[in-house]
Amino acid sequence: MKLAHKLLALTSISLSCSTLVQAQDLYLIIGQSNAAGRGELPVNPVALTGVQVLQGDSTFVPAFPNLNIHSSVRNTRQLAGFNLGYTFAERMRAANGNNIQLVVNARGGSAIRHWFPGFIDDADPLSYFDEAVRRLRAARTANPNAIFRGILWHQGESNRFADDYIGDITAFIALLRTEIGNVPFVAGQLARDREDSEPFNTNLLQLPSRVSNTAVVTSEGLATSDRTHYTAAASQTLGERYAEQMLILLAPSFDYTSWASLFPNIDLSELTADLDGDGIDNNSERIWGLNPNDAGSSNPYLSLPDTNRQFSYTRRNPLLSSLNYVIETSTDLITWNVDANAIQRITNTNASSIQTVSVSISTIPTNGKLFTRVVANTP
Ligand SMILES: [Ca+2]
Ligand SMILES: [Ca+2]
Repeated sequence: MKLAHKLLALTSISLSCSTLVQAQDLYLIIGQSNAAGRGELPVNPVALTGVQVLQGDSTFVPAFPNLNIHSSVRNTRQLAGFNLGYTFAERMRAANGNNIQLVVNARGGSAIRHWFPGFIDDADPLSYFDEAVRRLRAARTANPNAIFRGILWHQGESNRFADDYIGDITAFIALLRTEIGNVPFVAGQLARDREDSEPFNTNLLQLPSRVSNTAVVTSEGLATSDRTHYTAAASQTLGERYAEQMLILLAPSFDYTSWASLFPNIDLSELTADLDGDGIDNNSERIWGLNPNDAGSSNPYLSLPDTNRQFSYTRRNPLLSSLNYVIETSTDLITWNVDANAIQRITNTNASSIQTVSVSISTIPTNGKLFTRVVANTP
């Protein structure tokens, strides 16, 4: 009997951990003018509580709506208007209580090829790619306790008629992740006031199926001031939409952080490491309700299928893991089918949110043979 899991995304989670130090999450915002922000600024701008942005000297300052004012590649002739990161950060902070730090380094008018390593604009001696990486690293040096969570990318107005934007952005994401890590990457559609942006926007929707750990934010209903640039109100909505997508992509890692806090004296910082050397990586120990610090705890199956086709296993409470645990069966160990009529009964949930589940398989054996497994999957 084989155990398998796929780790993907979903929805918000409730956290039960208590932390002595205020946790901080770090995000990078880059791209073109709508990542810089062109919307009108409020007359009396207010700094967000619990949110900071990296300024030019690599220290953090309070976050006002004109976040791109701190970009090292900013075109100084252009307005640093209302930035989508403002409502994004506000929403992300509300989701799990962590304070937020931002690196905002957008450049108005930049095409995607301008964001590749090695490109230098005639008007600007700095590489956009290198600067994004440098400033992100400076933020991590300034606050080593912050966790780098994700990238917000809004770009494409200069590439509306590109033949292969998906190819370019795929290459760009790979290059960026090589430098700063495989974190969630959320892109946004262009404004719809220009009807000829529609092919670009439709094309962009392919991104999540082409590149793992990515999402696309819709531009539906968002107003512009000039057919290209979002208004302040639209930027606010856009930022909230980025947060919604980021939360979906981050659900597993948010839960991982919460779970790891149950083991304060051991190093569970790497999801794919195997701290206790039992062949089950730390993340799978979480998913299956195992002890990551005990090599004797490596098998979630408490009992194997009996003649009544019943067995039991352990898992983390799905309300926390944001995973669906489904029963699959096979008669040849090659083709697996979901046993949609299998009955899963939770017989216990302990104080560490580990559930014991009793399963009754509905599939009838073929020639006396039947294999089964539990798969942890996204809903
Ligand atoms: Ca292990
Ligand atoms: Ca273990």
